[in-house]
Amino acid sequence: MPFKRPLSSHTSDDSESASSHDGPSKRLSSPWNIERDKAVLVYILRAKIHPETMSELAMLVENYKIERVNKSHQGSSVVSELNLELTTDVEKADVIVTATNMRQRLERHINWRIAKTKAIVTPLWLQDSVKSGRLLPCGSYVAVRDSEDETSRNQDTSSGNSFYSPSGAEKEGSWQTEQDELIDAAEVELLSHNAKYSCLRPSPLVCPNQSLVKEIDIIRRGRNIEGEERSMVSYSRAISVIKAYPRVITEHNIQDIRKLPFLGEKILSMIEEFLKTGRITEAQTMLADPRFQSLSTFITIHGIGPYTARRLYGLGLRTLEELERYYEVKPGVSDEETMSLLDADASANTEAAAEQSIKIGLALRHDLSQTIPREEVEDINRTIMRELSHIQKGCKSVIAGGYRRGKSQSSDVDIVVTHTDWNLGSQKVKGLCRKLVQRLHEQGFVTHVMHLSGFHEHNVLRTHHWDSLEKALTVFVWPHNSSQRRVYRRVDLIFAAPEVFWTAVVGWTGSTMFERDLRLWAKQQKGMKFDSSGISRRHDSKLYHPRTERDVFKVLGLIYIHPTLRNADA
Ligand code: DCP
Ligand code: MG
Repeated sequence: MPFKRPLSSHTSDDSESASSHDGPSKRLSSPWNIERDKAVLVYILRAKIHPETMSELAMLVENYKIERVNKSHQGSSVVSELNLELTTDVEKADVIVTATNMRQRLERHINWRIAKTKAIVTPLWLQDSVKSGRLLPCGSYVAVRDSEDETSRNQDTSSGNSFYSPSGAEKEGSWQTEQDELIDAAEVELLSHNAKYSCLRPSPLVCPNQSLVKEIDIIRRGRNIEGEERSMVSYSRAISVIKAYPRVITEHNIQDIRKLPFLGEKILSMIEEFLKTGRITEAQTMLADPRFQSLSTFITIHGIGPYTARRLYGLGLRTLEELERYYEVKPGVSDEETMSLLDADASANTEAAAEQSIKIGLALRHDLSQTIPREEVEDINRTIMRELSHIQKGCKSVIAGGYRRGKSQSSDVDIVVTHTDWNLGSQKVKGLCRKLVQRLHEQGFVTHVMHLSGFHEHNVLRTHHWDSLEKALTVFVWPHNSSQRRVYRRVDLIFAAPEVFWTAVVGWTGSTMFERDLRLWAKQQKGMKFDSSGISRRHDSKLYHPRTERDVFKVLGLIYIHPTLRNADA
């Protein structure tokens, strides 16, 4: 199992509430042709904007609005004049924010007849306006060459000096994950945010209702640690539906939310409470509960799931220090016995191995709970592939997991490997996982193997999927940039035959809810079985061998969804 994410602090980590705008807020004469107190309607064109940036822009507006309303309610004398409102109706918009700099591209999404009546600006205009607390003149932020005149004309610049000089305005724009293509906006338009399966919905990393999602996720986590699986899945589903909802939920549009799937009365009343107070009582009560705190902390340790956490709690253990004493572990010190898993057969799942992995997780928890930046994830992949090339030439890898979904920090590294030879690759990757881990250990990169599983040779008919992957869940050690000290990282290696490589990549890209719904969709709607080790047809066990990631979606009868739009979990 992949390493569990460390528990983040619940009190002050809410990036949305933490955002503050300390730009000038004294009243300034507006350069805009807009009545005082009437909001400037902003339409953000999704195309070419990374989903995360898209969400950030949306939240920028929303947070600013909330802050402004709060100040106004508190009778503050420094209420900013900047009054922005997001709109999804481009015809009503005053401003179009876009990362596209060519008229032709823009016209693919917006009729030029409409566009040319608006100010068309780069995302930096929005960021700078919010930062400075006033509507900046659009002339300095023109996005599309042809629209230069219109943009300046559509905003009365008579009283607006170009007092702000943008830097790097053109930098915002296309974004690409390593080895991934750009998001195809037209394809995204084909998806539906209110579909029943999350594999039919576009789910960005950060959504416009992220603080609500985080609050509901506390309750989901509570159900998870108590083993209330059904209830936990209900909350996961509710979260995934909100993740895909493209607008900020307010008291005014709550009626729209009622039409979304999987949002029952209970969740709806929680959402209403959240809109009124910014909190959900049940979530806050949970956070304050010592049992929730202990169990949540316990499951951050690799190998400790909710069941084991409850068992340990039942023994009277409450803190990680108490677990250390119970398991006789010294922080930072971990013997390297578990490399013996390399020699063992399928013994990886024995009780002793499970306990061993808890001990490693506990001993190394201070390192393993640190998140890993993208560059380091890439470095680790490069190092591993370099070592692999000494054993077998012609292999390729894709970094999957949260990294591929666009997370800036990962809790572990998930690498899927195959051989580029479609016909002979299957033979070439066989046994490679174990050999690679052995070499990585000899070279001093891998210190522990927490789990190792491989092809099951006896299953010659390959009636089950799981015989086509080899997996090693390892601890990788690595010199840390900022110091001489070495740092331990969790690295999962998944070796797949070429026929199931793309299925494995999809299966390990996640997110968890997206995967759950892929499996459900395949079963309920297509009479197929999907998991990370293969796709088959249920009635005759016919196996499918997609040659690309798009093929995986095609075989399953799905519209392709870019990895960064598969963030169906909190
Ligand atoms: N996955 C899965 N079922 C498994 C193992 C993995 O569905 N048994 C999928 C879902 C995960 C992805 O693989 O999104 C990788 O698992 P991780 O636990 O590493 O989670 P992420 O990579 O998504 O996030 P993190 O940054 O916490 O590692
Ligand atoms: Mg991961």
